[in-house]
Amino acid sequence: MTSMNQTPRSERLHIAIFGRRNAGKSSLINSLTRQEAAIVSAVPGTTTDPVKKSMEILPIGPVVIIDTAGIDDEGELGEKRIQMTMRILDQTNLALLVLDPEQGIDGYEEQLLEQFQRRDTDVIAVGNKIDIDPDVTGGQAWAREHKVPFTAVSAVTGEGVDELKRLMSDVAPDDFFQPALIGDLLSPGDAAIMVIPVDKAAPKGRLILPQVMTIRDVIDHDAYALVVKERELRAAIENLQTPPKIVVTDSQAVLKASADTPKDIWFTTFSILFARYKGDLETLVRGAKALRDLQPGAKVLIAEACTHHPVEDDIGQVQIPRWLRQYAGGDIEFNYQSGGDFPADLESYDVVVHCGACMLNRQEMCARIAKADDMGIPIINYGVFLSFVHGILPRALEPFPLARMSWEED
Ligand SMILES: Nc1nc2c(ncn2[C@@H]2O[C@H](COP(=O)(O)OP(=O)(O)OP(=O)(O)O)[C@@H](O)[C@H]2O)c(=O)[nH]1
Ligand SMILES: [Mg+2]
Repeated sequence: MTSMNQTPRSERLHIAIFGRRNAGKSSLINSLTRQEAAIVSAVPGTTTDPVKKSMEILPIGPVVIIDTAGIDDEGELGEKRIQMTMRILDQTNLALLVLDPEQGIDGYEEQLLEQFQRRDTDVIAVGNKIDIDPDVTGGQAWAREHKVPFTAVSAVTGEGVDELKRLMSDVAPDDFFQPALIGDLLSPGDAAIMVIPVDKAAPKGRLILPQVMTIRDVIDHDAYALVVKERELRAAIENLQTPPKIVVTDSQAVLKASADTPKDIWFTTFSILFARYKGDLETLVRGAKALRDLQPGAKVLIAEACTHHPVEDDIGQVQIPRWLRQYAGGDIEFNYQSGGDFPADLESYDVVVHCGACMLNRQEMCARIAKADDMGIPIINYGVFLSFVHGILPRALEPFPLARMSWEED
């Protein structure tokens, strides 16, 4: 488990290394991290499954580095490895494409580049092995032709690696570092009240990560965080000399908290804050609108990013199916998917309902939302769904004008 003092893995910049077998991908990771993090050998196909390592790379900061299997792998197993490598693409914020002068450049590199461009993923071409082949003009020309930044290294001697790090820090997407959680809604001195029910579902003796992150973001912006259970909310608001700027509640307490919060105070849920932080809130809100047209016989995909044992009254297995059947006024076909895969055959579904994605990084959740949206399949997440079924979604969107507009469109 991640300790509270570390940047959670899903919030780190994900840098993945791609290229052919034996290009020196694993060696480059070791060189970047100055550790024996990955196994290196002269046998092609040494790295089989993607390997992730969380680390600090200066001057970039906390990152996850991902080693992948060669894109030119062969045979039935090789096919599977290539699929795993392709899946890593969806999580990647910054791609390093390793070029091997011993093997040359052709179709494989072009294929990868096309995949990066399709996802708008930033990429750097890295000409490796300059210790044995110092002539980098081939790689350089190829990179220039494809408008990709290029730098040359030796993963074995370490030559050029500092320059590569500088380039990585330049190219790394700026907006990655500033996804707004709540701080952009607050001015210094504003009060934000967090409503956290302490019921049997709450972990003993602590708060959960989304709550902790929200409180931290409030104080980072020089505002005040006041944390209460739902029963104390009304008195807390009345006793403040200046009304709070916003009340944020756990979805379980949303009805009571909404009733106890005066209409002129912003009111939203942790789930909505995280829906914006993790993904594309506007598209998720359009997904909620599509629920209104759900007919009996519809096919719904429930997608969860991690596998967990379903609990009594499990939200994905029990609550959402019950609500949706009620909503549609008849039976609905549910399919479940959990873990790393997001199915490619989304076309057969009328709606996708996705979990809150605490285990996914923003890049991957946005890629999933975009995939569904591109196919014209409405997608909604648990957080937006809960506000919708409780009838408080328009209110919970008041602080977010774009999402509010997407709710009000025709
Ligand atoms: N001379 C030299 N050899 C290198 C360099 N980088 C990697 N190698 C060698 O190339 C071979 C393959 O290196 P790896 O790092 O395992 O390559 P990989 O891309 O991870 O290979 P797979 O895991 O099989 O896909 C090893 O024998 C390395 O020592 C380099 O910069 N210079
Ligand atoms: Mg390797």
